[in-house]
Amino acid sequence: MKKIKLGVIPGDGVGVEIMPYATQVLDVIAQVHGGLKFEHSWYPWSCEYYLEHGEMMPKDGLDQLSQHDAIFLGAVGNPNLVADHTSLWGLLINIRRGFKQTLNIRHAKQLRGITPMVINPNGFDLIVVRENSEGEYSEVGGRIHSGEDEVVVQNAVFTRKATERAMRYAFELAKTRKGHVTSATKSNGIVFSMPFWDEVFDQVGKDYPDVEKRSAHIDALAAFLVSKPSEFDIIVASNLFGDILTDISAAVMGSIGIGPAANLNVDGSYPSMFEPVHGSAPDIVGKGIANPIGQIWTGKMMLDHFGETELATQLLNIVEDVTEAGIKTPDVGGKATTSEVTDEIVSRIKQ
Ligand code: GGG
Repeated sequence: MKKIKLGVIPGDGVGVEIMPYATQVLDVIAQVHGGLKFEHSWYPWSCEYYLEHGEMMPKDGLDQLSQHDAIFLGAVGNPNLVADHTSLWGLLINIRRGFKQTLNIRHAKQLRGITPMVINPNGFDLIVVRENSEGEYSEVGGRIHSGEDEVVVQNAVFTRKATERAMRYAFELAKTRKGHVTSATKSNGIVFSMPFWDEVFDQVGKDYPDVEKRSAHIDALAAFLVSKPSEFDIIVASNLFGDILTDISAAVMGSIGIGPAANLNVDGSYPSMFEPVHGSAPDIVGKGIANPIGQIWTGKMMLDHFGETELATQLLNIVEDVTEAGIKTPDVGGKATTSEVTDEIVSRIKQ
């Protein structure tokens, strides 16, 4: 029996609502497989936890999580309780950095039964490789003075090592797919980091003569991602650009509620973390209508990560069978609840 020890952090908002359903789906598919078992330990780390303890996770939180093979995270953030930058850096980014999860991989494709933002006769299927450890997400900078003399500086940090790592991962992935990589840049406006980004893209690209290299400024790329998503296969982007592009690519699929993501520790020294693209969605909390597909598809990426590719493909197929049958939450045009969508997925897995 292959056992996967999961550290489960539902987090905030819809994360808390969706997580029991997503873990149920993983348990059932593992049961049907017969040779696989998930062992979960649940952690209540969240904005509510912060109110009680003054921190988003305990001091030894990373030690506790390091006992697991992977982390399954829901959503982080409740601006009514804790400032967003405090909650994000106290939990999500703390784990990404502490566990050297240097790449964030986010998949988007046209799913059967879900109407995409723009109808594409050939569908689309793309992956964003987001640099996940530095870039615009930095703690370098400061604030001085106040009132009309106030000055705020926020520096972006780009190292050759991390930039090259993201590029190389993107090119390697492209070799297994359609054979082209698009780099998200803004070297016409940002005069140090982005020309450097372009240079590294060109340099690393030389090792991949058979992969077509494309480059687009982030503004135009974002627009094309909406109007012509089928033009893209692999996109490589900095931390912030990647975050923005993947909210867009999820919305292009039909809803931000369905986008999956993996924060990868590429050398295996720490657990990787799997979390959907969407956030805590306070506007729909308590209504029972949060879309579970983002979290379930994220579980599919986790199955892939552990080499269970057949099971992973089967799971996404079943999800698409369910959406094609019209059992969908309101964000993708249906009337079903979170629980009805999950029940249907579970019952089809058991068939
Ligand atoms: N699904 C995790 C989550 O809550 N994401 C919200 C968010 O704003 N994430 C920012 C990021 O991925 O950097």
